[in-house]
Amino acid sequence: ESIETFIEGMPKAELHVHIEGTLEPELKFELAKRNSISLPYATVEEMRGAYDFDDLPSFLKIYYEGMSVLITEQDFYDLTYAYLEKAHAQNVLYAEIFFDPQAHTVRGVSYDTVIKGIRRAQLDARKNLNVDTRLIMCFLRDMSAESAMKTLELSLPYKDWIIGVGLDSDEAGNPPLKFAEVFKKAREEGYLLTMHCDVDQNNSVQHIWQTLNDIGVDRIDHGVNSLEDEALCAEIIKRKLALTVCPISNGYVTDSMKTPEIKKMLDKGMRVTVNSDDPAYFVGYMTENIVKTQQEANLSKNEVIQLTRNAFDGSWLPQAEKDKLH
Ligand code: ES4
Ligand code: ZN
Repeated sequence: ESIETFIEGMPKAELHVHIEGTLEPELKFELAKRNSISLPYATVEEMRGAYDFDDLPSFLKIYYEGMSVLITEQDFYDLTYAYLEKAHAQNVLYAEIFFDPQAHTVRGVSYDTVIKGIRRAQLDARKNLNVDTRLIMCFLRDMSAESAMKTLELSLPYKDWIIGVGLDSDEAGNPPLKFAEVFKKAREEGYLLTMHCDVDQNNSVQHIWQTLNDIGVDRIDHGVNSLEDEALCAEIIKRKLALTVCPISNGYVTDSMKTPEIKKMLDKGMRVTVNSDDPAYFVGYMTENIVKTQQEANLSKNEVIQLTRNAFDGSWLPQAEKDKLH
């Protein structure tokens, strides 16, 4: 059996995927038609051809534009269910899924519409596909802390449907500390906490320290630059925090896929995981991301298994549920 075949068949967990980043061009066209929205492209090929991003801001522009076709509860259902079918086909047994409510409420789509559509797809996928999922609500860090706080309040009636909160979008000039009060309140409401510390941002190491010392995160999304600071690595290991690295995504928005860094993190005993981030845009789901990592960093089968163990162990499921999954 080849290592690729092994990776394809291996039971997997995904901890870093933005549901809006799973919107494939075909579904984008279908939803545009259903909602009478005209797109500036005639074909799927033309749309993919316009996906020319080489850093985070140029990616985010295309990502937010793409969401304009998501209007109704059924749209969010279809988006989520399509991702979960894809995940199931790659033997993903468990996924923690980010959603960006503010990207929709600013367009006049209600919070309720977004979360109800996603939730219904989660329940159907659990029943029909046996894929177990949890939701993580992300705040957009390039919006104000006040807007994040309002969004947190909108989420409270749905607290039982959301396991934690995260922070994404453009990190430049938007450090973790900007959201200290919002995350403190989120913690008091019972949410678990994570934050993006994107790769090769200005002050990356300082931002990661803030997530530990000022926020008290339960996970770090990306966090690859922690390798620049021994004491920071030691603290992350001590706290057993998972890091959700997204190699194919990094290949687009930074200068490399950072696969040697993934290997270094494994060697140090850090709880590093491999994830897809925005698979419809970066063209690679879980299997493709793990295969790429294995090839580029020349990982052994045991190291591949360790990445997957880290994802199940680092998930936010209660221990009894984790034991059932692997
Ligand atoms: C994202 Cl690649 C990336 N970085 C930051 N925020 C995001 N939201 C969706 N994809
Ligand atoms: Zn992300």
